[in-house]
Amino acid sequence: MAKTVYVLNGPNLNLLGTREPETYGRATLADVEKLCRKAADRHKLAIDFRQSNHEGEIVDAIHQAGAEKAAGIVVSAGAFTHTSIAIRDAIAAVEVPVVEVHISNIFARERFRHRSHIAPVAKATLCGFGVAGYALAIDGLAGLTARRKV
Ligand code: CA2
Repeated sequence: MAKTVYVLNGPNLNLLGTREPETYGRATLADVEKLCRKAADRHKLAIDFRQSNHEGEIVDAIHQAGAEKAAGIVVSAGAFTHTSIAIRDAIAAVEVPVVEVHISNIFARERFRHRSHIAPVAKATLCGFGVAGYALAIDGLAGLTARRKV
């Protein structure tokens, strides 16, 4: 059976494509899901794609990915990136590689966006590639899975 990559989207990302196109582009979250499924298909991986505006739901999804020994997690945690110790601790608690993704270059924006609580516990971080970053993250996770012996 195909291994699963969880793609977890945080608060307000349900609004993607409807506002602030100069920062986040015009793709909707449904477009991002399609993009992720295409990338996963190339690597014979399955996708579990979710969005939540609630921190605890994201923590629960990370635990679920850990319990199911997922191939990886792509986390686009939105503003929780800058505030959530709970998401950070959940990532640190599971033995699943996590790639942090940001659509915009958070380091070229306001100072409060420069700090990520997730980056220190993530395998890798991608930011500034627009929504293409999601597919790049899946490619990266697929490479890790292929290299892993068990
Ligand atoms: O660049 C990113 O991916 C962010 O994670 C997006 C977050 C922001 O708080 C982070 O600092 C950087 C915001 C997600 C909300 O996305 C919207 C998209 C369109 C319209 C409204 C919100």
